[in-house]
Parts: sequence; structure tokens; C-alpha cells
Amino acid sequence: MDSPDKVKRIIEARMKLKARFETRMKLTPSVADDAPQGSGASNHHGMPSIPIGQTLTNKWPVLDLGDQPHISLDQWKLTIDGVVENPLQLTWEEFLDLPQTEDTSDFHCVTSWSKLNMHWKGVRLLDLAALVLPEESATHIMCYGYDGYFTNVSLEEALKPDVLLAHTYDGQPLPKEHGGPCRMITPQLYAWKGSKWIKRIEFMTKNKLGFWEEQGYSNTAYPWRNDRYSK
Ligand SMILES: Nc1nc2c(c(=O)[nH]1)N[C@H]1C(S)=C(S)[C@@H](COP(=O)(O)O)O[C@H]1N2
Ligand SMILES: [Mo]
Repeated sequence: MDSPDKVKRIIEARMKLKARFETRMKLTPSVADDAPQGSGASNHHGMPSIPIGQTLTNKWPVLDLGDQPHISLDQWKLTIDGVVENPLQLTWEEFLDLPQTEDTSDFHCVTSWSKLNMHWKGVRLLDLAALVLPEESATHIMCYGYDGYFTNVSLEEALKPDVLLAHTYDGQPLPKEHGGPCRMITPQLYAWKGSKWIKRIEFMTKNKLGFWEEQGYSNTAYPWRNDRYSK
């Protein structure tokens, strides 16, 4: 862990970011939706645990473009840039030195499988944002994977506390086929919004479409409205 000073600065920046996006966050479907569609007991967000059109699986299927890059920990770098005050490139050691968060959350793939109660450990996107300090004009991020994948997320979604850059699953290093050494997760959106083998996060002043979004998949990707394709 870094010096108390640095931790204090991150905490302050984090509070400011939360305040800045509070209104827009309250309008996101997973917070504002008064009639979420799905079945099963409601989860801790008050959503039905199984979003409409999804089937539960205990296994963990692997879904990607077919190229699973191997990135050794000493080669691994995470770049965070775009419209930010302090662009950063983190080594693996520096990444693990940041505040770590453990969380249990669900995973919904648009191809219709859902896996519930997955236990993760990693760094909150919110804490990374607090380090780089997005400028006032920042509205979205583009996340890039080492395999060439890219996907866009609005900041009001990306700054939610369960959005992690995860390196550990169920107490074990995240396996390569699931995006190890480090991937992003977006538990309240379809899982394609979470880049495996994450390499770069670019803060942007407007929305741009990612790989699947360009192919007609939904920009917003909200599971409880069956929001799979762009309209
Ligand atoms: N870099 C990268 N990230 C990716 C993908 C990909 O092809 N490349 N596929 C996405 C899709 S469609 C899903 S459902 C999840 C699958 O994660 P899993 O293979 O660990 O189940 O990763 C997402 N992140
Ligand atoms: Mo997916």
C-alpha cells in the first residue's frame, strides 16, 4: 500500500467523482428501473437474480475472439489515458499496490448464460479514475484488451463500486482463458462490457462504439430489459 498521503488523495478524488456523477448514476437503468424483467429471488440490488432470457450455469463458459494472449506479469502494463489530468502507466507491482476490493457479483453473457455469486478481488475502476483524475469533459471510457478487443462504457456505469479490474477469482489468480492476469467486470451490464486481458483505459469526451457495439450489440447492454441489440 502506498503512503497515507496518497491514499487520502485517492479517497478525496473518489468522493468528488461520486458526487460529480451522482445524478447520472441515479438515472442508469439498474438504479432507476422500477420494473426490472427477470425471475428468481431478488438480489442485493433489488433485481430479479436471473435477468429475462438468461439461463443459470454453474460452469464458467469461455467467450472471446479466439486469441487468448499470454501476458507475463513482468511484461504486463496498464495504460490509463485520454482526457485525464494524470495519465498513468502501471506495472503489475504498482497495480497491486493500489487499494484492493473484494466483491461477490453476477455475470450475464448476452449469449444467454448467467453465473451468479462469483467472488472477485481487484481494483475498482472508481479508484483508478481517482488516480488519473478525469477532466470535467470526460463522459465515457473505451477499454482495450491485449487481444485487440475494445468496448465502451459510460462513466456513470463504470464508476459503480462493483466494476473491478479483477486479478483474482475464488482466491486464485484469474486463469488466462478468463482474461488473466487482469480483466474488467461489469456485473450490472452484459459481460461483453468487461474486457479480458485489459491493457488500456481511455477516457473520452463522447461515446464511441466498441467491437460488439459496432456489430449491432446494444450500447447500454442492460440485462433486465433484454437490452441486447441496438435499436
Ligand atoms: N478482451 C476481450 N474481452 C472480452 C471478450 C473478448 O473477446 N476479448 N469477450 C467478452 C464477452 S462476449 C464475454 S461474455 C466475457 C466472457 O468472459 P469469460 O470468457 O471469462 O466467460 O468477456 C468479454 N470480454
Ligand atoms: Mo458474451
